[in-house]
Amino acid sequence: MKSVFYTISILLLFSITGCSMESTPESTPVPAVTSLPTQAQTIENLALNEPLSLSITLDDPVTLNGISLDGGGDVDTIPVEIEGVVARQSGSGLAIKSADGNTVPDSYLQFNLDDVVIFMGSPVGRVRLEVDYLDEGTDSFSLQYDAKPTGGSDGAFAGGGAVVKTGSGDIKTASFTLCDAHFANRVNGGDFRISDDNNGAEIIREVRVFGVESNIVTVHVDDFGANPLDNLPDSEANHPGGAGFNLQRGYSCFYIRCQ
Ligand SMILES: [Ca+2]
Ligand SMILES: [Ca+2]
Ligand SMILES: [Ca+2]
Repeated sequence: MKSVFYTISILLLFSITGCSMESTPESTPVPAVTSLPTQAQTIENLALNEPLSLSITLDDPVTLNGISLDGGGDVDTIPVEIEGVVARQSGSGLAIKSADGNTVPDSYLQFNLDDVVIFMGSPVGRVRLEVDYLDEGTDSFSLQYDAKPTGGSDGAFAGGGAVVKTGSGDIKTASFTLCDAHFANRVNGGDFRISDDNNGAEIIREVRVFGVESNIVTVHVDDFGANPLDNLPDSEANHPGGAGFNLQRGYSCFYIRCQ
């Protein structure tokens, strides 16, 4: 069974690294609703040692645990209350009234990790980034982060994946697994940001960042832009020993660059 697991893991990584940056979530069309979302996962998680655990709860005021929320420019947000739960809402291209009086249209929630805790890929460059969001509407949001520079790119504003919402009205958790996190404040002074893709605001309740010591072992396909509402193969990605891995390029392109 282990060999099957590793084989599928390798196939998965080839699929991931085969994606091109041109297939950005911003250009993803919104297809007609033809099927219900699934909860399929590709690979079970292995036991991991997680040396880093940071979070920010977007209460009013926010609760900080090594992650801060930026404001100003295009990253202003407003607190909202959904059934008694406070969260923060993005602008979806409209200028939110800001503390500094700027009138720049807002489209992002931008976050900064404490440099003392994690900076320039140290102590860990592999992280799992979890986002608790309100699954309202069927528009999308995407992650951009400060990735480790490579020969062809400085890594700033790297695409970390996208989520297409399903309109359930529930608070859901999106999980982004990054294996080349640099986090040197190069996302306009922050380390990562959530773009609402200018196609509908996002309401975010909490963000968590965990260090991951071992290789990437869990992938939630729909967390990376696989549209759970279309009829194209994406959530058919299977558990090891299952029918195999099936990604719809363009709808489920990951931007993980594991070595
Ligand atoms: Ca603004
Ligand atoms: Ca930082
Ligand atoms: Ca959106």
